[in-house]
Amino acid sequence: MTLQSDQHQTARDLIGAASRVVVLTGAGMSAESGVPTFRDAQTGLWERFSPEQLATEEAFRADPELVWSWYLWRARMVRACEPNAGHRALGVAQNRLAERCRSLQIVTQNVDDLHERGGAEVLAHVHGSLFEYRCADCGAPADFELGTAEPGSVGSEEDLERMMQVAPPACERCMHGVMRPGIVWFGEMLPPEDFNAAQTAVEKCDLALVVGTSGLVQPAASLPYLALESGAAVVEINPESTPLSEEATVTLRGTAAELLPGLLLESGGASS
Ligand code: BV8
Repeated sequence: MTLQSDQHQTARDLIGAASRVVVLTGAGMSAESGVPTFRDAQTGLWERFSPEQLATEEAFRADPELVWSWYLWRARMVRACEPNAGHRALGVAQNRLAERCRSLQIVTQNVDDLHERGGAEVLAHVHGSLFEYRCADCGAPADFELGTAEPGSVGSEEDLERMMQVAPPACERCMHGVMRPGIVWFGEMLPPEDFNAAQTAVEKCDLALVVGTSGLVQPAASLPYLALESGAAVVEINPESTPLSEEATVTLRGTAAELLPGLLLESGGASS
């Protein structure tokens, strides 16, 4: 047996023995669905901006059309993507464990809806969602119809160009604010309800699966360490090493769609 296959078996045994599993996911979870990760080089028109520059309230106040368009473009791109085998495996495993009075709870940094479309319930979206909107001034929740792009043009630069003229709609309640995405920008507090639920779940779990995150953005990046401090085992799934790799109980070098089905659904995983 190679070291990695040993590690895989250990991970499967940990999953098979766990009663309360928490899965902490980052952008790598959606990479195989075609959603660029945060650290992927920005494509096309966004090459001259870094996400950290655009994902701030200051950027939105300075240029609402630019930031609003970026989020609409991302939302339409996500709508054109499909959940991958990793999302679907988590959905199946969550239901299987529930049948055995065990739990699998998902805490995601991702702002897409691919976990839900893959059949899973999400306990916490700690950085918000591309598909929620509110007034930037009075905070009133708002609905927004994304609209559809010409088939095949979603995520294209033409789609971007067309959208960059789109101004955020005015708030229908306070009449002076404009709509913003329901996203947690850098420098903004995480939604207390979501982050508290995430912390509680991590403190109570006996296993944390950390999938597809570089572990660079705080305070979300502190969650795997809270799991370790609370006595849980931590399994990291990532094709690259991260600051967590040295601390994790098991580190599996591979991708979400490649590894999660075997870990969760083959014998010894959630089906035991
Ligand atoms: C806050 C929404 C304070 C936006 C996002 C210490 C404590 C607290 C705060 C800070 C701190 N130090 C610094 C800060 C400030 C800041 C921060 O952490 N900055 C970093 C850059 C140093 N944090 C904040 O601003 C947070 N707010 O702290 O507020 C406060 C307190 C009180 C009162 C007022 C204010 C808010 C942070 C949230 C920002 N919003 N998302 C949007 O999407 O537009 S963060 C965004 O970036 C993502 O949500 C995600 O969290 C992060 C990207 O990280 P990853 O998901 O890990 O993605 P990444 O691309 O980095 O890595 C992908 C990984 O996947 C890689 O490891 C790769 O190898 C792997 N991979 C690739 N393919 C696959 C794969 N894995 C598996 N399978 C594959 N196929």
